[in-house]
Amino acid sequence: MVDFRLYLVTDRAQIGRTLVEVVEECLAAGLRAVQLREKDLPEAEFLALARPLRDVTRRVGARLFINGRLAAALAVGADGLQRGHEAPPLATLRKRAPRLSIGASVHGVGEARAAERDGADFIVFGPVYDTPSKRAYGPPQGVDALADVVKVVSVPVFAIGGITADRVAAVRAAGAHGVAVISAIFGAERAGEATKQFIEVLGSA
Ligand code: TZP
Repeated sequence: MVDFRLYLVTDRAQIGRTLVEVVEECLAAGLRAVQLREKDLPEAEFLALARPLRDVTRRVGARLFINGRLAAALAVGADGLQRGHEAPPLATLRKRAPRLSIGASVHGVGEARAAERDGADFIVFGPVYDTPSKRAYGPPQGVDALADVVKVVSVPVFAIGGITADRVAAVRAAGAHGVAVISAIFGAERAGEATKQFIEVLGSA
């Protein structure tokens, strides 16, 4: 079940404190879902971050998603998995982890259709706008492309890439259920305040 609109995606490189501290601040501000990404971390270090994140999210009844790593998601008892392109096919993931909620990262209409057909619970589409790390994610695709994706699927779609509180209205108007955010929260001076702003403009967390 997708019971959140703000999906915080981690990037520990953007903060001067521990990831757990910042996520706790966001949870205290009302955040309901976080995805541990940290693709560069070896498995043991990733798990060492995932475990305390599981504790703090569970304490407040928030969702924890794990990017890409099925074994880690199962090991820490995460609520879900965010599937990237390099991951096993969705059908395989579903079989191996029937209870995990699965988000699929897609870059266009074809991938979105396939993800829904294969059982994704929700879709993350982007980059919608220019993002600080644009080279890694490809060129911005714009709100019209987001609207095209929303039209062809019935699962919730989250917009990602350069999302700020000021842009929430535009992506919601394009049909996005919610937003996935890294730097507008992790790069903010006060992550908790930034979280509150998002929740306010989204109308719910
Ligand atoms: N996928 C597409 S854009 C992106 C990811 C993980 C990065 C989004 O980061 P930001 O800082 O919210 O633009």
